[in-house]
Amino acid sequence: PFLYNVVAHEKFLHGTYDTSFIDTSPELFVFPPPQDRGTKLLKYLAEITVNGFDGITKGPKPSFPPVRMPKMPDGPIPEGTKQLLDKYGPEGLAAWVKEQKEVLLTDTTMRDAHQSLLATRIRTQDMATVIAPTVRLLPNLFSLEVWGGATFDVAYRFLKEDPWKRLAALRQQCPNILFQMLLRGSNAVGYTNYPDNLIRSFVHHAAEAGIDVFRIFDSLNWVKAMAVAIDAVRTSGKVAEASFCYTGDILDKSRSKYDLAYYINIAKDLERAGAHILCIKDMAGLIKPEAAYRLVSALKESIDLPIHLHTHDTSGNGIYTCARAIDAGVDIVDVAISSLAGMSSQPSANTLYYALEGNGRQPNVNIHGLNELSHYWEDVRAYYKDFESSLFFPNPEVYQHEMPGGQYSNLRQQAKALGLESQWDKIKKVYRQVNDMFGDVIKVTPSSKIVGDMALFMVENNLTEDDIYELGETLDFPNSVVEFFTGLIGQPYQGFPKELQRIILKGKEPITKRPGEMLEAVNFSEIRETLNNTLHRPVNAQDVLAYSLYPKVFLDWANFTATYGDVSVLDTATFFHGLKPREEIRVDIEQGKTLVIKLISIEDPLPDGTRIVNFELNGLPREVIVKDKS
Ligand code: 3PY
Ligand code: ZN
Repeated sequence: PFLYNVVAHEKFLHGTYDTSFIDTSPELFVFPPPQDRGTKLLKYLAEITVNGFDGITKGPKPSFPPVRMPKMPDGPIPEGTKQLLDKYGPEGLAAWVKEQKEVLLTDTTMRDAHQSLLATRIRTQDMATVIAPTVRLLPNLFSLEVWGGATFDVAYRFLKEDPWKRLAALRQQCPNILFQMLLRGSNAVGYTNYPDNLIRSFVHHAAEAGIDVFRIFDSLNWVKAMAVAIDAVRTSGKVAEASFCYTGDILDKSRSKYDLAYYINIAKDLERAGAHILCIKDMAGLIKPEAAYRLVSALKESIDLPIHLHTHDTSGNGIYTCARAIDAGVDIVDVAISSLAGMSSQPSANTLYYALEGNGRQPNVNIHGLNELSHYWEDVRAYYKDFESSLFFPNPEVYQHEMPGGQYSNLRQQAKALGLESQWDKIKKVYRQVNDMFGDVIKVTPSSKIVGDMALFMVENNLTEDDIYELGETLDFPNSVVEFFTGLIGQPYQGFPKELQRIILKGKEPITKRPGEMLEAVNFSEIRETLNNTLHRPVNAQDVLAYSLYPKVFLDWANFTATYGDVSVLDTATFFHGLKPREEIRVDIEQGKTLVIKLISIEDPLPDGTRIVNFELNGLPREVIVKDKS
């Protein structure tokens, strides 16, 4: 490397052969660390082949049929909404949306659909493989939701990949369709409130990395808590799609807290706060068809913004709900490709297309393209079988428990971990009871998790509602519940139930200010310096942001990649199952650089519990020693 540094130096290149520059150029002695990506990948493959992957059933690697690739139309990529935004700006785009006769679609397959059906586990590689056909087959989409929500931390935490690289890989192949993300307002893509400068910086970098439309929500519908994010999106020149979360039932006159007037007032506040688009965010699939019709009709009369409907098909009513919203004039609806739609995911794009046959607002999409893409995702879904949610049929019970699409299977897993799975029916009932005790709250990340934590706490400790009031002073409530009642997640509509707040806080004073105002600003340059020193590699602004959001998750991921390298290059079957003896794979580690890896044998365990795994790497024998954890 030293010789290379010398010949690549500008003085050398310019023919100045006075070698004194060697003494005065310290950068010549900075060598890139040896990469040896092959060795690192072998280590990962040996580990997974011997010990398996967390959450994947152990056993011989299954055979998967080849994935059906959608056929791509020839010719240049057609122009789309991305060009409209770049040419006319967010206001021009919003005006264009309102002029369209046909309803527009957002495809959520790469974000909410797999977050709701497959525990957010779809890997970048399976998305990057299909993005080129998608942008050619569906150029008339309003947007592709590809980022945010839980996808950000799950990428680092479980998939061991960098979500920023996912965004870059997709953006590079999608010049024509808007990219959309879900931003949890002052919780960004996390589960707690962050300082304002972190929210601003995150939005700025997400915009720079390729996000065009930011769907912003607050888990308590507190408009004040969304203002910083809305402003940050506007100053980045991108589209601020502000949301209210829909809960309750506007058709139920006995539940007056969240009535039509409540939603119309928030919509007006969001318009005043600078939203370009208004989203009805029905995260649990609670909005019934007639409610959707009435709400959209009223919104159309009350505000000037285009209206975007997000719902989940949990009850089985999703298509009918969308159709009624479309009849009332909704501008955009969220759908997923059929093979990743339905149940706790979004309604199927393919089905909606046919449902609107003969309706003047049928979307202008290529049904053949939707079907081709559905074949692709059907085959890819097989890789993720072990992460399938437990909801296999339409479940109108959601109107009672009101659990968001993504939470249902998660809470069930938590219950299982606590040995409470047999009490699942009770947990669902107590979840609703906790909602009512908390004053009927909006339930969406992170408030939904707080309600879930309290429900588990009560079931685990066999506590009734009365017990909470009677024994409360002696109970050790879950941390998330204490934080909620302290005001650290924000202020719920009509405030906290005072008696319960007093019991839970045990004399501690709650805050009423916006937490972001009180939190100390993040010192990005200090974090960058610390990371540079601890990781022994140059870090970028995206790393610094990820660390600021979740330090431990980020550092665990950084340590993992230091040991095993970039495992996102592996195909999904191999990433989850490792290799079969005599199996050979080709791994493209960068353009034009391919590793040929073959598993030769796994030896019997040695007395110290380790095994030798024999590979061939590009034809040469290599062995890796791993501890057998079985
Ligand atoms: C998220 O916050 O991840 C959600 O999908 C909420 O609905
Ligand atoms: Zn959702």
